[in-house]
Amino acid sequence: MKHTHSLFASSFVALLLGMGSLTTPAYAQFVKAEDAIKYRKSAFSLMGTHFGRVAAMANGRAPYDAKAAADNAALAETMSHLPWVAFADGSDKGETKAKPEIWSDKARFAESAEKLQAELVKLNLAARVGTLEALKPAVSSVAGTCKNCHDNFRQQ
Ligand code: ASC
Repeated sequence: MKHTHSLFASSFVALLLGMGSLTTPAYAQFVKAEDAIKYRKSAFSLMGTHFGRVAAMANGRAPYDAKAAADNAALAETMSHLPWVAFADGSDKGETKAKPEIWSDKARFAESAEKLQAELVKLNLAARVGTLEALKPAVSSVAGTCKNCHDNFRQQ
């Protein structure tokens, strides 16, 4: 009987938690706005580092290494899924270059985020071809996508 009761109680708690995740805004995943800012900056920083290593090969600043290109492209692609949830409501103020347009034009920002993710999937495919010739145009597309989003959504 006691067991049945505690089972009921834990189901009830789980239900409440489930409801909470439906009704609380995304920023609840971060305790404070500055945590969200730190998180998204970290994700962008790692994405930039790993993409930068691929770009260096494509631009002749580093020797071409097919495995390193594929490994770094995969890491950049993984990172590309992370920052977006951290543009939480209320995290527009603080140590951030994020423009207000991120929150006032969420649809366009989301479109840019999806575009980047798609371009990084293409970069991964290109990196796995195993030639510098395949890598170059994909790197160029990703860099253009980074720049476009920075122009629209990041302060100088
Ligand atoms: C990079 C990087 C960016 C973009 C951008 C392209 O390697 O870290 O933010 O490319 O410079 O213009």
